[in-house]
Amino acid sequence: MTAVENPETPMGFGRMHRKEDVRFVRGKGTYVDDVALPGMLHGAVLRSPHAHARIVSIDASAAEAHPKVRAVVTGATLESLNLAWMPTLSHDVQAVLATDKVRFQGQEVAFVVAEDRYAARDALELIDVEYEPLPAVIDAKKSLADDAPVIRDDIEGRTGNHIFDWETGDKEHTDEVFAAADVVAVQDMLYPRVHPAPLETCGTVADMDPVTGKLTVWTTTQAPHAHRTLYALVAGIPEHKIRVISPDIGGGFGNKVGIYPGYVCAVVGSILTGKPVKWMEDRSENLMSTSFARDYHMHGEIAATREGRILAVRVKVLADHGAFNGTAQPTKFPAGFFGVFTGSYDLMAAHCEVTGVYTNKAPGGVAYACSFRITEAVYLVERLVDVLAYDLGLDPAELRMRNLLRPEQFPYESKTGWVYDSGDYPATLRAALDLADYDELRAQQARRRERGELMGIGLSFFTEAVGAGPRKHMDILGLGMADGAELRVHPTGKAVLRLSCQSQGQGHETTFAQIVAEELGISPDDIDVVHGDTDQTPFGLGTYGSRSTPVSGAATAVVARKVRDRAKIVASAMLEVSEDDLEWEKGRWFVKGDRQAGRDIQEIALAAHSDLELPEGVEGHLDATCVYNPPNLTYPFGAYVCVVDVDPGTGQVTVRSFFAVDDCGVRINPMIVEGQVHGGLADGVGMALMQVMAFDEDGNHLGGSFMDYLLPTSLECPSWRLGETVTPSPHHPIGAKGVGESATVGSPAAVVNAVLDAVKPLGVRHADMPLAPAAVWSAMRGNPLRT
Ligand code: MCN
Ligand code: CUM
Repeated sequence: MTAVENPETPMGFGRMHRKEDVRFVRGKGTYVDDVALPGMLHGAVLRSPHAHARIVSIDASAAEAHPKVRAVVTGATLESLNLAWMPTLSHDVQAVLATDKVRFQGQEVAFVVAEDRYAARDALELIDVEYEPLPAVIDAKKSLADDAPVIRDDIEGRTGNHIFDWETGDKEHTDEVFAAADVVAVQDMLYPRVHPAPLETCGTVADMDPVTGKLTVWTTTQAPHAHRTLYALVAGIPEHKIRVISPDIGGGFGNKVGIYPGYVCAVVGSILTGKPVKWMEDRSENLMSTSFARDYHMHGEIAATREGRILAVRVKVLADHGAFNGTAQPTKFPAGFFGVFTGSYDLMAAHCEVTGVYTNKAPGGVAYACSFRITEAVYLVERLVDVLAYDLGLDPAELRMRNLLRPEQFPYESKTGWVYDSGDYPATLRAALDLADYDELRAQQARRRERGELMGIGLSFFTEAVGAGPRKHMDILGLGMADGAELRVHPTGKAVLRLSCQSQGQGHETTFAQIVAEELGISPDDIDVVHGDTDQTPFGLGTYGSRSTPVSGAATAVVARKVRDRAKIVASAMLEVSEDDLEWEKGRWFVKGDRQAGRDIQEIALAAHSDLELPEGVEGHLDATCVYNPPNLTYPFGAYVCVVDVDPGTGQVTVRSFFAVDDCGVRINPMIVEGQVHGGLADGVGMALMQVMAFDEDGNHLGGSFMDYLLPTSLECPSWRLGETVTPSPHHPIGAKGVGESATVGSPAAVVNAVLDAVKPLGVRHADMPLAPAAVWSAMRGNPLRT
């Protein structure tokens, strides 16, 4: 794709420049930190230097005496308001400000409200907290030991750090298949703790109007309506008196799904002072205290015949959830959608067990384009397939091709009960191999190996499950996962679409207008997409788990079709013919057999607002609402091929090229889809090669800045080569599947498989991410590093 491509606005699906970029490229976006209100005060959070310590005392008197300080909020203040603890998205509680103990380094201890940001920060140093340090639990594997310190002694009757056990699949049958198999490949692997690190950190401006009792909250959120409901439940403020506004968001990536203590403190600060209060965290605060991702310690086993027919997969996971269980996922799924670990293969049996534990680390998660933990699941199964190929001496592409689900098996119910909606997997893998010129790459690799060069070719094939969810099976804190949408066509034929989901950079203002354009034949330029303001949009669960297109996108298509049906009634009155005699073509209704006799949507819109006589019971105007409750998830998939070169002297990895064929069903805007894929591939290079949230034994966070926690740049990324196949979702009104997380989910395994393929001649079978030079170098010397 060339950078100068300048497509005309399509009347529907197609490559169209993003409408929102008109303001973004001019620096005219409005982010939370751009909000400035008269009399606004500024908040700052005092954080714990310890990973685990008892709070002996807090003396805030010197801070309170600071001339510019208006209030100091501590856990004691919040206790008196019954706000010291808040519910998490996983039915646990989290301290808003610590009262008894601190449980991770960076935990929120006090909140200062001052006249400016500098004074607020200065005053933090005047707060005197006496801590009694306690031994910290950092290694999840040690958290369940009998003598491990108990982190959550706030929960009555709790004696250890165990949170939950969860299992799926048929254990007995799986064990039988394993016992009878010719070969079993076993591999322990870690998906390290990583961080979504959006460029815009998290923050809130809270404005409680003491006269009207109305609370307005500008906040960095991916789910404004869910936040409003939670504020109502937590703070006891009537829901109609709360307005949550999510203005432009500078990247979410899952980091902005939940409610952070700083948000609640800003609200409390505004209630206490009667003034608007702004709180914006800095980079270190974001990295140290907000939603992490992954931290899955996985033991995987794969059973196969000697010829390479994969029979079964068995997994045990130790899941490190940090100090409060704050992971975001539908209630019935404590390990998220990890149950999709059976991947894209035709298995006889599968079983997995996940145990969640507390450690002295930041809570939150799942985050970072995770598809509710399908990232971990895909990494696991795609590494296992490669380990099996290594053991059997088979080509990894050939092994995958032999075992992929076949098109005639769809809809396919996996051994853990997920119903994959549609796919032609072999065609997609074939497309990726052709794009990469796979046979030639292998020939080249053989030549280079003879010269002592370490070139690697890595594959991954992924199946995703996105679009939560059917309301019957999926809710967050009791809120069913369905989305509302509302469409109004004004008298002059311009339209406004109101959505519950929330763009953080995905281009919703463009693509959702394109859906309406496709259905109604109104130009996307004439359709305004309103989102991110609970006073102006219908209720819905928000944007994460790549659910916007599968759920809100479906709602948009349905609502547009309802408007089209209404337009038909109006057109029949205008043309004085029966509705049955009308036919639709994009943008107009006309009389069957007489193309000239028709009315376009603009004429119909005007008539709908006029004195035209409509049939009994038909109201005027041209609008509709819809609440879409999806019948199933959508299952996008893809095949990736990564080519790397490893420096034999240093272990430094260079990603030479990357070929990605994605199938997300019908593409609304192929250019935006490609942008989503580019971003996700870069994420994969980052996680595979350079990212980990590291801690020392005492729980000190070792990655509190971008000097230590690395983001991939264009220097580390190749020029991506993309391909596509299109298998529509049979149950989605426009056949689209979600794509926002696909590449992040699918790419780490391809990069890691490529690096391990490069060092295969040295006898390396597995090494854990991140494959930074030291890790690769150690593995090459037979000494894999342990993170
Ligand atoms: N799209 C399309 N055709 C399809 C599927 C999607 O044109 N068949 C378009 C959509 O209309 C939308 C975009 O692609 O404009 C992404 O759509 P979708 O897959 O529905 O994902 P969401 O909009 O729900 O976005 C969420 C997803 C998640 S969960 C994370 S995490 C992530 C991601 O999006 N965070 C992002 N991509 C991101 N991209 C940016 N720039 N910033 C983030 O924070
Ligand atoms: Cu899991 S990161 Mo996205 O779902 O917001």
